[in-house]
Amino acid sequence: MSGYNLEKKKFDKTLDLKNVKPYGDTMNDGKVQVSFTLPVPAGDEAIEAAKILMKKMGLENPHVVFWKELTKGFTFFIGYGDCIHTVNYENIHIPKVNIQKMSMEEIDQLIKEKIGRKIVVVGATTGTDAHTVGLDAILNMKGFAGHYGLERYEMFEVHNMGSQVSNEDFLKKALEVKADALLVSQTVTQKNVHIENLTELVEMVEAEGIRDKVILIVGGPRITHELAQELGFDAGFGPNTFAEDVGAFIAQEFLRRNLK
Ligand code: B12
Repeated sequence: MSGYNLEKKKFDKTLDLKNVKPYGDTMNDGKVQVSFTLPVPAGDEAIEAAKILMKKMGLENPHVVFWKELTKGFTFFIGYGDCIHTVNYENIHIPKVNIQKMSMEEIDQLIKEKIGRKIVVVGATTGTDAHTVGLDAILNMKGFAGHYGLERYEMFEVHNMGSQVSNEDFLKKALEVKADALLVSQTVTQKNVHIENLTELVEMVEAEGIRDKVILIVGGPRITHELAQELGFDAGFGPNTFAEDVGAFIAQEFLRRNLK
């Protein structure tokens, strides 16, 4: 007979949605991993500084598990700690684009029956932003992750202007092709450059007197529907958006607003 006490430890298993904590390997242990760089040379003082900072972030038992001086005077850290904070998950209400989900065929059918002509969309990545993959995922014929892009739809006429398009050129094209929907992609958000750029577009569309005639949409990895609405857009789409989400929104919004 072994002398070890094999009685199982009682781990916390309570899930309290009013006080949610990070999960490491048992409920409510609060375990998190953080990584950051401090502008100081590597050494014992740097590690201590990282731990003090982690405590100030609300992490008990801070532990630095990896550090490396990236370049002279800058040290990168990976650390673990136990988060003391909780979140009331039940109080979270995120504004979401209000659409009835539809397939490509259903969207085409709806447009054919209720609108009776193709919907014209112009898309671009505007300003200095050079990222096109997200916009192409929505617009290009081949689409993204097995979801065809709007070019593949029978009832959308798509003009994809590519990247680094100025708001002036974008609006000019929209007027030229009589666009029903303007689709902007913004990936770079450093120094809030996207906010400035998107606000400028909304102001230009309003100044042109066409705001109530067009559907304004913005998408990108850090775009939320809430932010889009704050900036004066009709909808905002973030990661994991597919063309049918956007197509369904455009068709349904077109009908809701009784556009011609
Ligand atoms: C590929 C890439 C590049 C390529 C872009 C090539 C190209 N033709 O697009 C190149 C190498 C050119 C590049 C350059 C730069 N990049 Co870059 N890049 C990336 C990378 C690795 C992937 C982005 C991507 O393609 N994602 C895949 C697509 C499918 O996802 P998505 O864009 O989120 O799109 C989805 C949704 O957001 C939404 N969506 C997107 N657009 C739209 C539009 C509409 C209308 C709708 C409805 C929906 C929608 O639907 C899509 C599908 O679900 C990311 C890092 C990463 N892993 O995410 C960095 C990243 C985006 N780049 C970054 C940076 C900083 C740069 C540079 C500034 C770097 C530099 N210092 O030079 C330059 C920018 C140059 C410029 N003037 O813009 C940062 C952005 C940080 C920030 N938030 O500001 C990132 C996050 C990398 C990082 N961690 O620092 N980059």
